[in-house]
Amino acid sequence: MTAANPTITHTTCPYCGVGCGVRAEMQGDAVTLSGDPQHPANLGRLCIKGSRLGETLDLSGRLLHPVLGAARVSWEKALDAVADGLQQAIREHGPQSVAFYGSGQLLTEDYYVANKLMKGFIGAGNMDTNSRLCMASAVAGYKRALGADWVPCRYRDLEQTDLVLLVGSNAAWAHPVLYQRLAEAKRQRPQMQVVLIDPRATASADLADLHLALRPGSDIALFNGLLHWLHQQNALDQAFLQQHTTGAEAALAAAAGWDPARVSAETGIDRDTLTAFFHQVAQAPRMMTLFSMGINQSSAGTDQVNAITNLHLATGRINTPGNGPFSLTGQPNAMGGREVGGLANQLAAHMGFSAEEVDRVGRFWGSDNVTPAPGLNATDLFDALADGRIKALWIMGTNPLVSLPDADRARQALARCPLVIVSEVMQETDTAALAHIRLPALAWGEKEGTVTNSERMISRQRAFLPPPGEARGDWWIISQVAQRLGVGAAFDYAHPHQIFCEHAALSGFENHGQRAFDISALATLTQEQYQQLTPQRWPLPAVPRSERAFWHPDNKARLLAVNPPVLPEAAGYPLTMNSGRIRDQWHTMTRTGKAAALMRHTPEPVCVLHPADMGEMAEGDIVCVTSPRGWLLARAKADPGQPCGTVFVPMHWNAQFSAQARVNALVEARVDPVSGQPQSKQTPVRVARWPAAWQGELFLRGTEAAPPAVGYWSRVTQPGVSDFILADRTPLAEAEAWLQRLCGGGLLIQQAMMGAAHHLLGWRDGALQAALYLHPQRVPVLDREAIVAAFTSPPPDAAARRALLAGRAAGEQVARGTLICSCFGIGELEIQRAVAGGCDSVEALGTALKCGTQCGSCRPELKKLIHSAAQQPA
Ligand SMILES: Nc1nc2c(c(=O)[nH]1)N[C@H]1C(S)=C(S)[C@@H](COP(=O)(O)OP(=O)(O)OC[C@H]3O[C@@H](n4cnc5c(=O)[nH]c(N)nc54)[C@H](O)[C@@H]3O)O[C@H]1N2
Ligand SMILES: Nc1nc2c(c(=O)[nH]1)N[C@H]1C(S)=C(S)[C@@H](COP(=O)(O)OP(=O)(O)OC[C@H]3O[C@@H](n4cnc5c(=O)[nH]c(N)nc54)[C@H](O)[C@@H]3O)O[C@H]1N2
Ligand code: SF4
Ligand SMILES: [Mo]
Repeated sequence: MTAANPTITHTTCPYCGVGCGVRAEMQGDAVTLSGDPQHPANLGRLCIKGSRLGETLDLSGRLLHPVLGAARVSWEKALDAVADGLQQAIREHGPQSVAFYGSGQLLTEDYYVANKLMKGFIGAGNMDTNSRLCMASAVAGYKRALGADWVPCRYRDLEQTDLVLLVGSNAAWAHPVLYQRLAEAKRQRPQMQVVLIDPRATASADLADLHLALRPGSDIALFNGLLHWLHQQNALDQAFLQQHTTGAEAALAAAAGWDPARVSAETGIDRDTLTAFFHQVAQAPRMMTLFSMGINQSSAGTDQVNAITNLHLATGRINTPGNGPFSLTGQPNAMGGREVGGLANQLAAHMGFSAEEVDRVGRFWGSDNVTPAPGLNATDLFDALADGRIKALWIMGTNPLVSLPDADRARQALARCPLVIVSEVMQETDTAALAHIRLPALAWGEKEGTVTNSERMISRQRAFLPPPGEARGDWWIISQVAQRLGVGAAFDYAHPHQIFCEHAALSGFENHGQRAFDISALATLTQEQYQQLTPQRWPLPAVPRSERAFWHPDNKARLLAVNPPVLPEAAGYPLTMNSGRIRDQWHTMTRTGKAAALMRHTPEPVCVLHPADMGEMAEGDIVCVTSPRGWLLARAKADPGQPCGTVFVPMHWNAQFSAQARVNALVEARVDPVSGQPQSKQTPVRVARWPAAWQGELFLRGTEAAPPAVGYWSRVTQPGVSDFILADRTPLAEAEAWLQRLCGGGLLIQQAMMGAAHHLLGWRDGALQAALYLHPQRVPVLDREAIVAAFTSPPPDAAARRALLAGRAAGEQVARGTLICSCFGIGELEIQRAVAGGCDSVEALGTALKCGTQCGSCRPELKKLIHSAAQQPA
């Protein structure tokens, strides 16, 4: 028998808004994933998350059939229950009593159908999305400045610019392939300058010629100061301002008070550095500002976006190659959601709620029930849940009990809701735990549709795996419910292709060049053409139009008068907590949390502090971070790159992975008045040592073990084994008995006391069942891989068993330490040894250990390790 030729599918990465093309090669059941060299977003590159996608495809933990209450039911029954529930709420309490909460991870087709059902046929505006927590301020800022949600930049501008401001963006970790492209552009043209504007010295500082470690929330002070200074130096583009903008006078008046002394006092940046930066901006012929959540997630997020657009407009640096304010979108289809109108304050296809637009969309959809008004945005929606106004909520593709601010209150609010429907790919999430009906959705690799990336490039996501169990595409689920709501004729879709063409047609419907978003040229694609669709950047109008520079009725852009936000303060909470991403995890970890390799960089929740803020705490302590709203437990990590007076906590951990580590339990629901986006980055907190009586790490056979009942636990994903990092405030007197109980008794125990440390191995019939390493303080670095391997291949001799008991691999005297290079599995301790042995550059380390030579994501950390070794006394 000869092996069949592999089938190759071109698809798009399910993670960030860079939107990289992925090539899936199927040979029998085996999938090999690689970067797609033909995709313009990545030209073959993938970051660490993208290159580990193959490890997240298994079906463990997947929701594979509908569930009503706790019972498995048929699709018929589940869909009937959804439709009956929605109908009952609408009948008894009106359409305003139901809501949908969607996601930038839905495909455009799913999103379009959900939005059409809610806003077009149920007749309420209550369709919002997690993009509220992410892109809402960028959307509002673009609309105010440019007249439309129009991103006026593309990736290739990076190769044509002279100065890049990276503001509130840790692109090295959050948009890695784009960051590597920037790094390559700088290698080609070292004269191109990069300035990082972020309170923290992040991995992205690596590329920066200048790092402005401004005080949290002081971006407007900086940008106003810059605008004012440029104005005084006569460095503004007066001709451009005259011809293409309005509002300059007011914007300049608001900026006028910001002389360098005041800017310096407000931002904490010294005068000389400020002046040098101002000169740099004045002199650059072309300039791009790349911004992300450090700008958007603020109570003044929209103003912050406009502070950036002001600068580009005032210097005429927009709409030409190498120039412009570039919002880096977060999710793979945040942009697609904006196109269909997934935010509650949009209707559809870049239309709002004027009588004319409502009428137009109604005629297109064939509905006289289109909502005439916007609906509840995400935070208002949860307020409405809390006070009982919402009787039925359908959550699709998002995990709000982890990601929304004031998450404990959000949980209480959701618990009050009489009908919670969750469309999910996973069985267990913090949010799904409260669902009355759970609907199994197709996941990445199984679903079909389109996404749009940061630069407006529409790409296909294609299925290369068969649909598992009874899972169905989100568009199908919604359409089936629509059938049962009696509006089936408008939802008679058999394939996403039909939905896409309808969406494309609506974008061009009575557009006449008035709406930026127009892809009507794609409205007549055949199914075959849709299947073959290559990446296309919008606009793609069917009727050629002359491209406009700006979208306000007068064809001009607007400058806005902006002022910095007042940061929240609370007596007794002296530190400001910042929250965001780490390199190898995606959001609430439902996908990346499956890959052991992606857990090794940061295996448990951390709280990063400046060494001067450590007080009685020591690196490696478990600490309790408390705000007026809630608390969490995490591992203290000292980092001089963290500004004094601030801490950083990742947004990812949740109840599936740790005892008490949801950062949003602490974050207050303070939102931007224009965009409704929450302030996720600045929360007053205090941090104290959590008095652990012992710490430990426990390995149990099988991946399904429940966490033991102790005060602190964190789950570390491993193949075939449950691995928990543990700590508790009460002493563990009977370690051996405790371990026996956890394993149902009958273990043969082998143990060693090493000073105050106590290590135990539990055997049954010659097979390892459990390994427990207990220490009075933090457990020293264990060779987790060797321990996990011992569950499948027991140590061959006494020496190997002793090594296992010590937590090491046989023959290895030294551990590898925390994983730094995920591509080649190289740990911190190995790298430190190589540096001590003479490797004094990233290249030398790459030659010696291969680290940093594949995806490149760890190169900033390699540099840091070389740098810190150089600073240590010999
Ligand atoms: N690895 C990984 N990558 C991701 C994601 C992920 O979960 N994991 N998620 C994707 C999504 S949805 C998004 S939205 C993007 C987010 O991408 P980013 O916005 O780059 O990521 P964050 O870590 O949220 O925050 C960015 C930076 O804002 C800084 N910051 C905080 N406060 C301020 C301030 O007041 N001023 C300034 N100038 N900066 C400040 C923080 O210190 C942080 O370094 O990442 C996308 N990519
Ligand atoms: N404190 C703080 N909070 C934040 C942030 C922050 O920086 N700090 N960042 C905010 C930002 S920018 C974002 S984007 C949000 C992200 O927050 P969420 O959207 O809540 O996070 P995800 O883990 O991406 O949730 C997606 C869910 O959908 C499921 N899913 C995956 N694919 C599919 C599918 O095809 N169909 C369906 N139906 N379900 C699917 C996943 O299993 C998962 O449970 O968090 C926000 N919250
Ligand atoms: S950069 Fe973003 S889109 Fe590209 S591979 Fe990484 S996570 Fe996926
Ligand atoms: Mo996001």
